[in-house]
Amino acid sequence: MNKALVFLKDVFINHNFRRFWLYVNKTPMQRMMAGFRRLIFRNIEKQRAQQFQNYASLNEDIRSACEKLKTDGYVNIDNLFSERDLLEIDKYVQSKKEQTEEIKKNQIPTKKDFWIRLSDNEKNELTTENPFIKISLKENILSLVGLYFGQIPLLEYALLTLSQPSKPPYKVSQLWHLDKDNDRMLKMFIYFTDVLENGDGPFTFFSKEDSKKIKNSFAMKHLEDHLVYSMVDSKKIIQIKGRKWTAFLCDTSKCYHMGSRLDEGHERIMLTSLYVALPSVYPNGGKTKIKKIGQMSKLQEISITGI
Ligand SMILES: O=C(O)CCC(=O)C(=O)O
Repeated sequence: MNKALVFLKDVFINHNFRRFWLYVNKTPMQRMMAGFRRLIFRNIEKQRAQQFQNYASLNEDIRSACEKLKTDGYVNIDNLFSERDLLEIDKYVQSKKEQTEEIKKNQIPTKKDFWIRLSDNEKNELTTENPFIKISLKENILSLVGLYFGQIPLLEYALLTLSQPSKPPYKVSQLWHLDKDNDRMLKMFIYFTDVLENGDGPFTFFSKEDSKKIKNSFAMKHLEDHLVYSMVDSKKIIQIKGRKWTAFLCDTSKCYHMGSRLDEGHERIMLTSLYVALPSVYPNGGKTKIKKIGQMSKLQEISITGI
């Protein structure tokens, strides 16, 4: 069946409205939708902005990282983690890696067959004691992301992936795209393997300014290299390469990006944490499955409290 028919059947017969909103958010109508939702939920936005003033603690490192994020769309944040933070999570990552084969067997297949979701068997039991969540809820990270949004962020998820070698034709997130998880969002990435050369599959993107030169269709699609390089000079590509524990934030809704193109004999382990501002642009969005266990600061607690 043709794609449009499948879409219409899904929305009008199967009542899969998420599919409809996903479509809307890939089009220029996203702006209108976001404006409308912010008007309706202005109290939530105001409240989270006030809570940010009350509970966040800012310093010069955070302010200058936020300036860079606003100008370029990305920033390195290695300096916001201590060796202790990373050692703890590293041990956990290694234990996950040892379970790769078992996790792979139980995994629901997706189009992204170039990676294994190592955090997957945690999916329904993500708590604030999980090391991926703990590191994503570090106060200085929440303060930086919050400063960027102008309100306390919501941590939607944290996902650990093990990327494996693949060959062209590349697919989905291996192609150039902007993320559509929300109109205001940031992703934090931390490598848990060395990503030093192209074959290691570095996260690859254009700055916020250069990304504006890339034109897409009415409903945004993933774009092939040759199309992108006809609109923006490929010399402007930015690749994040570094030793394991390299950490960075990127506004992937504003910076065209792709990655996870690994050569034979290479592998990459990466944590991706998604933060959004509220209200979400999706009528059913702005929620997180993360459950609170034990003591947390107000800043952390609000960061796992959706609408
Ligand atoms: O795997 C990568 O390097 C790219 C990830 C990506 O496209 C995303 O998180 O949106």
